[in-house]
Amino acid sequence: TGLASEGTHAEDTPHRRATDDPSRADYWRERILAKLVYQVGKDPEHAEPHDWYVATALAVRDRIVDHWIPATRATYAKPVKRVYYLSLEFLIGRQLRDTAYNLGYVDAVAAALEGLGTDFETVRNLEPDAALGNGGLGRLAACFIETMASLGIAGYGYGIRYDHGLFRQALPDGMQRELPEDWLAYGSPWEFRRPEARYDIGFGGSVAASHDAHHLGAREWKPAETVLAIAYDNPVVGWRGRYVSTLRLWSARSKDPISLEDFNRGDHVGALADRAKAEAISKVLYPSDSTDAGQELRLRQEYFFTSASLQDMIRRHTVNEGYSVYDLPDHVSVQLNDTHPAIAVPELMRLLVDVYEVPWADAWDITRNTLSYTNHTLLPEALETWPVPLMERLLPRHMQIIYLINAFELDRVRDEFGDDGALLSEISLIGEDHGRSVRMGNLAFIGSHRINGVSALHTDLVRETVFSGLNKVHPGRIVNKTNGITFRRWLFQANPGLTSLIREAIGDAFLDDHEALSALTPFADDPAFREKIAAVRRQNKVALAGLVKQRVGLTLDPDALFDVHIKRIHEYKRQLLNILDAVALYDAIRSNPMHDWRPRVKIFAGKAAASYATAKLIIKLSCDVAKMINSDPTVRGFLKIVFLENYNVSLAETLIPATDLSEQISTAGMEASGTGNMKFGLNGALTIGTLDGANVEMRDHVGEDNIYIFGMTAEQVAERRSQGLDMQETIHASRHLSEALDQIATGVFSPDQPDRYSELVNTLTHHDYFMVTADFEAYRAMQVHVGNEWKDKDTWWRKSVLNTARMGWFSADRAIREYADGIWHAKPVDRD
Ligand code: B1H
Repeated sequence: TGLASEGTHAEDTPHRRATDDPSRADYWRERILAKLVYQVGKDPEHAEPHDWYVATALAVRDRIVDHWIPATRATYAKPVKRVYYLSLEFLIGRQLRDTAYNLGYVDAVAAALEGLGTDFETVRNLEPDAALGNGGLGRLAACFIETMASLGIAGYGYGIRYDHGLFRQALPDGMQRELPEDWLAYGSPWEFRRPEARYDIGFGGSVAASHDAHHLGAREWKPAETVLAIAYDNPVVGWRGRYVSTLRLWSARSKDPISLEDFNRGDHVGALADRAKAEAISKVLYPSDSTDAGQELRLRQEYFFTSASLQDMIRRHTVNEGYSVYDLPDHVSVQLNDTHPAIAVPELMRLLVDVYEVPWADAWDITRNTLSYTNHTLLPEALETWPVPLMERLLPRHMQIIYLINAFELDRVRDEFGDDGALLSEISLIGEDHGRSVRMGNLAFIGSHRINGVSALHTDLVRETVFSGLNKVHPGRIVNKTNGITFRRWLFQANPGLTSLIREAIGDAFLDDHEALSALTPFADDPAFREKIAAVRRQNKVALAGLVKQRVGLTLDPDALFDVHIKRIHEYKRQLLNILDAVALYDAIRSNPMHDWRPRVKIFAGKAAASYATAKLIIKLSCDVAKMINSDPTVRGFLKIVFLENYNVSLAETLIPATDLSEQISTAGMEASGTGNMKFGLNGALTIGTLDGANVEMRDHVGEDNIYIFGMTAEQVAERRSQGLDMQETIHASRHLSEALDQIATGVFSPDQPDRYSELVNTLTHHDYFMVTADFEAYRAMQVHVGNEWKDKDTWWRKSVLNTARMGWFSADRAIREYADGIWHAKPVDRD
């Protein structure tokens, strides 16, 4: 897997010693030992495994710096547009293998560690996952930062350095418990603390009346409270060291670490109170994948990181590069990852008008031409709004600016479209529904030159639903940028066996040009190649079976169909539909035990938001059903159910290469894109899915014969909802469904508490918003079909190869090129 690096090394000399060559093990041996002794301060004789991890990470980090400094210099020397990706979430995962792989040093580092009495797998598994995100949105941000570096785009990520990332999930008795996660317990060897890069972030206070009485002029905001934002830089190295993006994460610090006055009076706790309040901002990631509405701390987090990031970017632009703020849009592009940083619109206006004294109209042009916004969801509960009183109290100057932006926009629309009350109230920045609130989606839209959805279907729905009024007023501003994934992490590193096979078959071009994977297409018809594919997958499945054995004590047959459903637990993602199918299959096996059943393993993993009771009950139901089925001797191993605890990026890296069937079964119209779907397809899993999100485009690329599409379309879902949600007739029409629901409702799977699921089933019966019952028969029929297809391995492996061969378009390289061309107008940095 090791690829030659073309990096510049500080030690480069005409006559290199063996230990000056980072493709050699002795190079790494020397440096890892030096780090262990002088940085970690341990005697190699007595070093713990974790010490070896830190020493290795620090040695590898030096080689990142060799690329980082020249890359940064090149960006100043021959300026290109800088792209700032503002995101409240970066779901990074582990960094050692990713970094070493992109630089081409994995083999040499692994050989060195062997010689030092340990091994790469052990060492890399000691790295905690950096889980600074909830799910797809955060993982997309991580894929995008790595991809910008791989393409040579001068990219920066800006976010929060949470002391505690996403909670660790424990499942005692199948009930989710959230435990604090402590990824920084031993510090992070990847980050560089930048105490000199600090900004004041104000909250509350008052706005001084204007001197010139001109309502558009500069104001002086006097915050009541000021928190410090301190930078921590995490360099993210691209493929073959092409460029190094900087992920700058902000940590909150109090301006006065302790009130000595209070302390000396004897109030030792009160003396630290201000500090605790300030530092709460970067303590913990909000663990919901749809907003916990109206929480003050969340708004403080959003403003904190957005303001620090904009101040930092303007300082670089003006002080370091010597440009005028009027030229900002020529040199800078700021991408808002959902509405979480939407306060950037009034904050950039405030900085321009109040601090740089730019006239309002010019400031507005600069703001709109600099910012763009990605929408990731249509779920009403995830569309952020903030109560006006809270905004007014916390960010009084921003509230004034929001009112002014709104007044101008509504005036303009009234002039052009007439006094259309419905249109005006739809596009207004102020919602009047449940008390007045600021609509962050409308704010992000109006303040951006481009708004994008994340799949073709989602973008159509964005135009037709949430932003239909704004789309009418600003036609052409909404564009599509279908998501993509980084193949470096999700194929080359996660599945080295498959990657080697592909290299043997078609050469190495696809490592740099992902669409060149299409050269694999003819190999789908090559029986010898299919054999090899089957063998590699079997190895991956054996490895996963080992993990399952170790974690839950269950023995899996690696020749069974591995049917995998991993993602956040949410009603719209319909884990319930999959569980109902499991129950129906269980009943079918028991009533027809002599049938030629093929063993199937259904694997689930995922976290529920701490406050989402139904999602937690769905986890409990999966575990209850698993317990009954796994211990029923009449099933004889034909069906096994596994729920794996604490899903995270690292677990996904093990599960995906071992999956035969990928579950992508959301209610059509509700999953904006999905990115797991792409990771599975790339690794050769076949997909069972609805026509939702990017599944639609996956079908177009892999061909409808090579994907198992079932169920209602988004249009049919909307139509059916308009007819009401009572499903009694639907349920009666299906014997399998009514029996399965009956068993669940009456406590067959929960004898310890027979009514545990009666309310859940009652809701499905009378108010099935997510169309679980309406899609059940179509889903079950497709699952039966899948089971039959699995019997013919030649056909299955053929389809599997075609999936891998045709997923090239879903590379994040393609997605980032589309952003760079269509939104940012950014060109790669010239490093020579
Ligand atoms: C996605 C979110 C999200 N969409 C609110 N929206 C959050 C909303 O903490 N919050 O308040 C956090 C996350 N996440 C996901 O984005 C979509 O559901 C996926 O379909 C999509 O693939 C992914 C990336 O675009």
